[in-house]
Amino acid sequence: MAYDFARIEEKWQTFWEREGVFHVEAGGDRPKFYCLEMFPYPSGALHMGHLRNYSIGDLMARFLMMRGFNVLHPMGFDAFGLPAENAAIKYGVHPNDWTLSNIDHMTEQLKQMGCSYDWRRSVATCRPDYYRWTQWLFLQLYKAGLAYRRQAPVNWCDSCATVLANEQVVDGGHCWRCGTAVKKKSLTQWFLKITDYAQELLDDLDDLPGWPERVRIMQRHWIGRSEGVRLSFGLDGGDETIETFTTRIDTIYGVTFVALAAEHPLVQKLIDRSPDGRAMADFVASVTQKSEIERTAVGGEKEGLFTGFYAVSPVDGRRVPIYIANYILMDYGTGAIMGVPAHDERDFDFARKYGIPVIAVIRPADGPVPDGETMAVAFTEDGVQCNSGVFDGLPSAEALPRMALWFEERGWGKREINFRLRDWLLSRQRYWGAPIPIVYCDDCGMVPVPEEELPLQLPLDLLVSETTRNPLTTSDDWRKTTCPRCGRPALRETDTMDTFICSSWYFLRFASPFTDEAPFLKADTDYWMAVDQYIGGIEHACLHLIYARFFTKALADLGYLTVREPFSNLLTQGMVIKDGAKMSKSLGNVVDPNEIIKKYGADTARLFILFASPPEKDLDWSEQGVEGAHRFLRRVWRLVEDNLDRLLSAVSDPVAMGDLVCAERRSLKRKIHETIQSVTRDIDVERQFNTALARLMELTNALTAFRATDDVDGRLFREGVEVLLLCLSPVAPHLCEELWQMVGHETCLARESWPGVDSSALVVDGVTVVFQENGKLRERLQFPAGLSKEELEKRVLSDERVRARLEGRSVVKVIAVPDRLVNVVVRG
Ligand code: ANZ
Ligand code: ZN
Repeated sequence: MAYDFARIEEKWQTFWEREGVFHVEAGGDRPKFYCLEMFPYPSGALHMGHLRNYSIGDLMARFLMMRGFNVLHPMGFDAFGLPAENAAIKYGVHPNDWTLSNIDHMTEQLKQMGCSYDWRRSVATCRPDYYRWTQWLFLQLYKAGLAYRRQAPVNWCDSCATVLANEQVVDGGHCWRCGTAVKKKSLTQWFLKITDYAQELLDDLDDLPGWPERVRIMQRHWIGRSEGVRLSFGLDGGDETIETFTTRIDTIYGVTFVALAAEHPLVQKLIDRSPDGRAMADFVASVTQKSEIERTAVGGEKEGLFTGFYAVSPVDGRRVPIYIANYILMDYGTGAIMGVPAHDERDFDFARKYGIPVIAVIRPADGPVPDGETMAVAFTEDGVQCNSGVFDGLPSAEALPRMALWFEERGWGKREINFRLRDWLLSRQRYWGAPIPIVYCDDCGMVPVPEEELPLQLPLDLLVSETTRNPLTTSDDWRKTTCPRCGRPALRETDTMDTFICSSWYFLRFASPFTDEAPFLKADTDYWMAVDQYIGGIEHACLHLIYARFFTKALADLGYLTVREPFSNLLTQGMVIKDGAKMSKSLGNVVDPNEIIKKYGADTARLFILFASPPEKDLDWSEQGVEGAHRFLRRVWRLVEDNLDRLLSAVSDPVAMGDLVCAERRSLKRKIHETIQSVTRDIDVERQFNTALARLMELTNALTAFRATDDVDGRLFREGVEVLLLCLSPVAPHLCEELWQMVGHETCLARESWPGVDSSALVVDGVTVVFQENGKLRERLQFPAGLSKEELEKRVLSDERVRARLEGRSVVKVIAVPDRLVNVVVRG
């Protein structure tokens, strides 16, 4: 019989589903384990990145089930979002139909992979029974003051025709989805107050040792906490003051200019008062056109304009010129800075360009005061204060906190903590999303849709086309409603929610998918949360992974959750690349998982993916690699098939090490248990699945080479084969189930326990090896049995007694016979 993977895979998929093998419930004696892979967007078909993500997750889940855990392993779809609308425009299908049919197709594909999901728990975020709770959660955040509406300059993507959250502006000012350069627009929008949690989001990163350091660093940087001082400069000849934020109050005596963001409110006043107002207005217009990232790019061209006005320093009353500068951002700090060119690189470039004086107020600890006229670069390190009044001579690191206090005492400024993190903009000017459940009434203002009316259903009879974009805005049926409070005519919100809101709580719904009384029941989340192992792409480091942490904390504060962190352990898998580049349609190097599964089977695809590289590294796709994986599975198949009679006639009862005498048998027994030991450690602790598989390949070799002659051999061989099938089953579950059944088991392998290590089998037998010189016996040495020729030679020659004998003589030849002797031919 050949290895007919297509038949076997279908057979076991049907069996698992029919028997509900992967259905789980909360409770019981076993410890729980929540294993979760980031759920996919239903774009149409699985790609290699999905296949990798889910192969890793399924290996973990199946392994932990066998290890005795009650494993929650769910799957669903992140189903709202723009591609559905684009497809609607392109093919004339409704986004809902497109999405649901993709979900069907991808569910089919996921089942063909043989993943151990509890499909009863599946969710799709675009279904009313899911987004009903997304809306409900939004209203709870609204009632708690964590959702609010305001006018603000926001990121706008022309191509997606919608605003974006800051987190969705990536790669130097581009839309995370389509890559178009992002613009600023002023709009009234909904926000979530993620900034209320900035400090906690930062602090708790320290309690996540199970996260890759790289992701924690990225989040720390994104949250961007900085301690500094807010201080005011007076406007010379005006009543206004200019607030600035600085992290370097130790450089206050080196201020030689003040710079304002183009959007700073004072700018308009100065324009009105200035004879050169026209030029200033033009300059402001040219700056505000550019994206934030372009304006602040490291090494980017600094542009500025002198306003003709002066600011007065609070510490010494000096007058310094006020500029408008392109590298000052309105939404950080106060939108104005004190410029210290001697000690800040950007200010230095700016000052040199516009001929502004440079005054050094910190000198290197072992050097003279830098000359501002001739300095070539800013001195940005710590040093010793100079030109700084009473602080002269103090190390700058010490001066900084003292000067901050001194400032506060004099009422010139206040110490302040600033974060780079901004509130999360959640409104999207799009149709295919969860409607924001708010009504605007002329009399009552903003009124939430009553909870008992949820879900506020997205109408499915509207058409999305190039011209309608978001048809909610033009549908009177949708817009016109009555105020839930006063009953008079009112208008509905027409924006929908950012899809990242839907994915910020899906892991909670998986724990509690059957209730229609709440988004989730606390009893369920108390049992299942936190997610013990989360697996997904690094690209979500500052998107989904921050949002989900915020939701968890906010819901904990509202009393709905006990945990404050959603994901205890995170594995960020590498990309799948081909010919050295990321697989992408534009490069034309995409390999379709479907084809691989058809040609070789899901087990081969999974094995190749897990064997080809450690999970966090990029994986280079190669057809030879796939073929190699397939050959290995065929060898496992033949190992069982060729020896079937022997396997069936042997009892499934391991022989104890103590009952094995001959070296070959003892060494196979040891190999079996060493394999269990290292495979268990590689999966459980190291998450190095590729080395675990290499061990299983070695075991297969050893079993193939073993010649069984009697009953004891038969039992030993059977033990080896069963261990191989058990340990390989999380990777190649279909093949292993089939072979497990072929060797006579009536139970399903997925319900078996992981094999235990018999420590008595790990004891290494010793042998006496004789050392000879020119054929004459010189020493008797003890070594573990089974060392290879090379290893034995190495160990003998490095033995102290042997080294003493050979000292100063030349070895012409070495002959080693494993487990027996080493003979050297020596001269002199
Ligand atoms: C004077 C100074 C002297 C500064 C010096 C730095 C070095 P972080 O650490 O990122 O918080 N800054 C403040 N608000 C800004 C804005 N809206 N746009 C652009 N730059 C702004 O950076 C804080 C520092 O960035 C502040 O400290 C300010 O420059 C600048 F030797 O003030 B500093
Ligand atoms: Zn009203």
